[in-house]
Amino acid sequence: MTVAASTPIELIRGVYASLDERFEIGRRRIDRPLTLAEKILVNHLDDPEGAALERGVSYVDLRPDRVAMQDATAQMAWLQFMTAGLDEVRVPTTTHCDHLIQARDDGRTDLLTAVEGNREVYDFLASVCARYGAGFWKPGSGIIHQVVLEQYAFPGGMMIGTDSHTPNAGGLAMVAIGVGGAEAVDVMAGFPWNVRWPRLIGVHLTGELSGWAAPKDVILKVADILTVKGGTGAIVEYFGPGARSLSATGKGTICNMGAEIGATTSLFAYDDAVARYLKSTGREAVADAADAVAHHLRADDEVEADPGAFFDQVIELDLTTLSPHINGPHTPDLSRPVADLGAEAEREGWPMEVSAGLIGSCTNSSYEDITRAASIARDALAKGLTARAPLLVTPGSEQVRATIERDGLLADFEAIGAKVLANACGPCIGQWDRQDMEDGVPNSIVTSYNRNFPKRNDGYATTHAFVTSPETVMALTIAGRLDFDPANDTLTNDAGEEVCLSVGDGEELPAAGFDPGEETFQSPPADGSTVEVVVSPTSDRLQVLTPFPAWDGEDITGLAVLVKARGKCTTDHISMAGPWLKYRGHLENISDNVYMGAVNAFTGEVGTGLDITDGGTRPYPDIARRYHEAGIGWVAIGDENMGEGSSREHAAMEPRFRGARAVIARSFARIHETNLKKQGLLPLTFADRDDYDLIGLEDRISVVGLTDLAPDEQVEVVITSPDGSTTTITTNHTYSADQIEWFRAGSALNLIRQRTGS
Ligand code: MIC
Ligand code: SF4
Repeated sequence: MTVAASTPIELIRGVYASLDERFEIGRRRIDRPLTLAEKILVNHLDDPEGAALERGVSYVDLRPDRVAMQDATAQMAWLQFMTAGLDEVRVPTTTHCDHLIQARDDGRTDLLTAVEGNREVYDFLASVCARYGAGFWKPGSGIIHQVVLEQYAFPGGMMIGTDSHTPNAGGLAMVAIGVGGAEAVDVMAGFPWNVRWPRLIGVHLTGELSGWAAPKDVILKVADILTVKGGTGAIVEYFGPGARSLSATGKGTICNMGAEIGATTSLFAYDDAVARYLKSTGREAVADAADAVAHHLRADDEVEADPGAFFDQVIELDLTTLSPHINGPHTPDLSRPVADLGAEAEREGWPMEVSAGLIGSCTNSSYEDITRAASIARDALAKGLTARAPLLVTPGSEQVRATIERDGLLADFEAIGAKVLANACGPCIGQWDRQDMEDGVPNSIVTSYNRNFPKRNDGYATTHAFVTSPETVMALTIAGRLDFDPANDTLTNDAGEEVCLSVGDGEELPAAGFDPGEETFQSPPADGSTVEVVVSPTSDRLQVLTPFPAWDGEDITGLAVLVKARGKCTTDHISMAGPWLKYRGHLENISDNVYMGAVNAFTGEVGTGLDITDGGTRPYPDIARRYHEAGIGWVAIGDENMGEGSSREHAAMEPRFRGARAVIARSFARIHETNLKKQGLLPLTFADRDDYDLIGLEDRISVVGLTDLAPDEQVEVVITSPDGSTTTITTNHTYSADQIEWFRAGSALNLIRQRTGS
């Protein structure tokens, strides 16, 4: 398979060729006009006539056009693909090196250090891509979602990516969904991708942004309304005149952070702004092809006229009255207008001083974002101000970096004391070798990122991270305080004068076009069969996978409770990022972080629990290792929205590797639940949410009746107390008939192996 540095126009024409016929089928089957999400999904159904299309209920098989993976998740995905016995990927696939670059000195130095330090992993990824016909984006090329937006995303397309922020491409009217590695492997191996036919949430945007308000504020507000689980199982579709007033990258920002409300994906319609972006990034032919079918690349007219008849929920948002927002700390849905933050910080005792400002991440690192932030830097400098706290800027891609350098914007940042980092995730994923702060010192940072779970950026539990737009990050960092409202307050400059900051003035797209910068793409050879993929048996970064055992057909009895987590238990709590990213290709080594961040519901302690083998208290990873060695099966208990946050399947593979058999929670985030199923673990939810309280520290748990496991049937769980008394509770599951086979085979990958005979 040839995989180029952009999506070939033939592929796009092929997708457009079936639109008329598929929409006709879709309108007949759904029996009404269609929203844009429905149109795109119908056009990618494996069996458009046969698939059951009951929202939030039926599972469907889809055929995505592309797969993208970032280096921290790609390693495990490729290690799984390698065992599937195939010669090449069956769907165009790319791998992007962005998560493993540590931020410390400056972009160039940090990149060289990363290339040296991660050589083994990069060599593995480059060779595995060449071997199996995938495209490889070298370190320095940029953050996966920015590169996908610039090169691969196209209106009306559908892709999956092994990263929860894949929905960024919804800004270009694509259905782009974040998945775990095993799901990507299905598609790469030529099988369809299976998901629940989504519920639909419509966001009707009217008016136009003004003053300090930015596209980011739209999603900060939506996150406030829907909360971190409000989007679960749903696609969020933005429409209305306000939607058409936003730039393509602004729409990307909004779709990107839709991951934080648990949405399957988010998207906007194709419009002039999208066409302008496609043309500016060298894709005139894609814009022309999309123009020819433009009426198909938006919802049918009836939808905007009467949204209530089409969506399960409709949110009305007037952009004209939307004020700049800032969310956090510790959760991305704790929102308030910027003007109110000072009073709240005072009340809550959050440090008022800003200790650092960070601009970038896949959410907010486009040319437009950077120009708006840079204009504030220029304005501040001209008024005798500089940043009162360290300011770090990460360009989203090599193309953005080269262009902003050419246009003098890097110099604007440097002039007020900012440091420009490599084109990568950097501090957003904890790759921040923070020198100016120590653990244990309460401090506040402001970022233009999307998530802010504790320890996320610098690894310190005492850092309070607030997420907001790049413009507001600039303003608060220049002021050095959380209680600064740029729309109303003044600052005192070097000369002792009171000055106010002017509203950011950005450029949607570079007037002189994009500068592509350095060549960072490696296409695969026509025949990769002789390429050698090296995984050293002594490596501590990479480890060949051993298949998990198939289910033995028996009920699962006598499980120990390794962990009962209270409150938030995100994938960052289950498998921390930052320093642990280096073990993403080595299942055994990374399992040494399992549940390290979980809050023990019995003690309130973080990351430690009771070891039933000797009654001692140990870190969860140690107990898990000891149970594994002793052959003790165990269960993890979770609270609401267990596994929210990211797509990392390590949060499912590590428990599975260490002997977990089931995870029982009040509710799950979509990707984590699927990851658990894919790896052969049973994700169950308490039918009565209060049954969570029945699980005791030293209880033993049995999951019974498993031979009858069937869709829509409840599963009984027996809790045996130390005194021998038992309580039986019921749990629910979301398995479809096909998915039960994953459990029976021991993992979804084992099924692929059976099918390919490897
Ligand atoms: C994240 O933002 O948490 C990540 C790192 O991009 C993850 C993927 C990962 O853990 O590798 C995500 O969002 O899916
Ligand atoms: Fe990278 Fe952060 Fe985006 Fe995740 S959210 S892909 S870590 S920039």
